[in-house]
Amino acid sequence: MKHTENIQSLLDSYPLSADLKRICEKVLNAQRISPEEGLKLFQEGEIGWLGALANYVRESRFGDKTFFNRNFHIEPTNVCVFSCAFCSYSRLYKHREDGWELSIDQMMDIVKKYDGQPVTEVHIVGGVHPKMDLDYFCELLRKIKAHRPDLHLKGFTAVELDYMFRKSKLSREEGMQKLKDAGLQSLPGGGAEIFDAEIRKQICEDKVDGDGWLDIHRTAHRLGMHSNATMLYGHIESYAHRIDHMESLRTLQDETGGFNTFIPLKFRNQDNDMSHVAESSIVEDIKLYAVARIYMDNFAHLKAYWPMLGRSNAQLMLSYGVDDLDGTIDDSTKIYSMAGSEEQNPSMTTEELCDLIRDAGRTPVERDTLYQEIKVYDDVSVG
Ligand code: V47
Ligand code: SF4
Repeated sequence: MKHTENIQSLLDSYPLSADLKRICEKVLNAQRISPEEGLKLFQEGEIGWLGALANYVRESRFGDKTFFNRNFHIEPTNVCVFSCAFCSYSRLYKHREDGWELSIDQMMDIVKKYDGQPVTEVHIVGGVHPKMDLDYFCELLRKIKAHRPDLHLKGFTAVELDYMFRKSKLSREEGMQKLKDAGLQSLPGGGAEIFDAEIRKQICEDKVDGDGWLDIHRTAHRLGMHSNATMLYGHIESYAHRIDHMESLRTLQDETGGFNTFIPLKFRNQDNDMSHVAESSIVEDIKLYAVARIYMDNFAHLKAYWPMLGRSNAQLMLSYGVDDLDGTIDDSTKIYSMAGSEEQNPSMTTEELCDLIRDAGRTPVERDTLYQEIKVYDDVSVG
């Protein structure tokens, strides 16, 4: 806990307004800050000070421990009935010859590639294909579980789920139960974007709205499943929209306790209908991660998803509140490379991930999807 001991005197060395001093005291006393106070942090917080405070929160929970997992993705298709303005990845059904549509056998071949390898999670996410329905995905889940029962199945954004359930004429609860019975164990956090209706109208008009996204996660939590939450930031949203988004998530987490981790996703602007919108600066990225760590007091973990942020910037965020870097990925996702991320073939060995974490002065810890510790890498060898 090397940074926590002198935190009060370090924070006192910054010239602070009375408002920021009050917020600081609340955070140091483990009290929740209000939406107005969160907004103040965005408007007036300087990144050195915000970082010290966010790092205090992170180290009070986990010390230097930094989590990762061994995982791979399956992207069943990039054909999508929706056309979100920020998306570089999807192709409309009428242009499906430009995209991909994997059969169950092709997806099973991906799973079988990892036979004998120590991966613990498969993350299944893709476009919303009009012909890949609930039964199709239940069959996929059942086949993966039968082949490899120990693999944790994390899959489908609330956007994919909303479409699947409506098409099958099942309630959210019935549809979710069917997927759970087929082997689904948790939900990823995608599709949340920014909950505000006006912003949604401009960037992802036709897909499930903010209340629907929250309700699908609530339903999963009620059935005993866990999930993640994301926020797509750095496009046309304001600081107030970010706080509103985080407040909705914080409220649902108070109700259910079902979220594992919060994952801010930086908008990347290559080859999409929002390419004219500049990407956020690194200073704004740092500020966002630090404020998120301070604001989301009931979320245990804050993840920097390195395929999207780039590995160097993800590593930097370990000093600004982040305690989790997602996983090894093994070049199995295209969402971010197609949107212009510097990670064009995202893949890191366990050794590379551990080195990245150690270079930032932290201790690598392999975790499973639910953050049970698998191995603490407190020496230099990787097993
Ligand atoms: O909902 C799409 C985002 C999400 C762009 O739960 C973009 O562990 C930036 O949610 N620039 C899907 N972001 C991926 C996702 C995710 C990723 C990693 C881990 C987890 C998890 C979840 O990707 C979409 C959207 O918000 N996205 N296009 C873009 N141009
Ligand atoms: Fe489809 Fe998801 Fe892309 Fe939107 S972000 S167009 S829902 S694949």
